[in-house]
Amino acid sequence: MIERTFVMLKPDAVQRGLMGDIVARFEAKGYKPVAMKLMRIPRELAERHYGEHKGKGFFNGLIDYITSGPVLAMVWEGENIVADIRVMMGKTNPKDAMPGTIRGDFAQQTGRNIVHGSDSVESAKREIDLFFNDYELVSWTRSVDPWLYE
Ligand code: IDP
Ligand code: MG
Repeated sequence: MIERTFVMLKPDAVQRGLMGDIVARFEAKGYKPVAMKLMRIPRELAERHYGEHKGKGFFNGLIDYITSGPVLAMVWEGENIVADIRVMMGKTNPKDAMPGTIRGDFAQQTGRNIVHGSDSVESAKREIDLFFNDYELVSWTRSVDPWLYE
């Protein structure tokens, strides 16, 4: 099933110059970019995005972190992409993330784990709607698609 997911490179990924490395992994996998924008997240949007964590001990620190600098907000499309990009990202705590995953290769602490990816198709829809307008989501045909999907 072809799905869309919301991926965000967090402020540490942008500050550390890792955007290109991470985007290159998604491109090499054959995922199709649907939307991308560099943005500073307003606090109110950050609190809505991470609403499920409100009240937890790390919530305020998380909102400070995610609003501390620009992020790269993106939508990517591909087969089973919601679950599979979570595998490419690795575990939430980079100490548990396998080498070869984004967090396993580029991060050390949960509070600086450089990337967000939607955890379900429903979350993906909600998060895409939060961050992008319809006209920012680009549906396009790629000539290489028959070499990715039989
Ligand atoms: P996920 O990003 O892998 O889905 P969640 O449990 O949904 O992980 O947590 C959302 C984000 O909140 C994490 O990616 C991380 O940035 C932050 N976070 C979660 N737990 C902690 C913690 O114990 N300390 C600091 N930050 C945390
Ligand atoms: Mg989560």
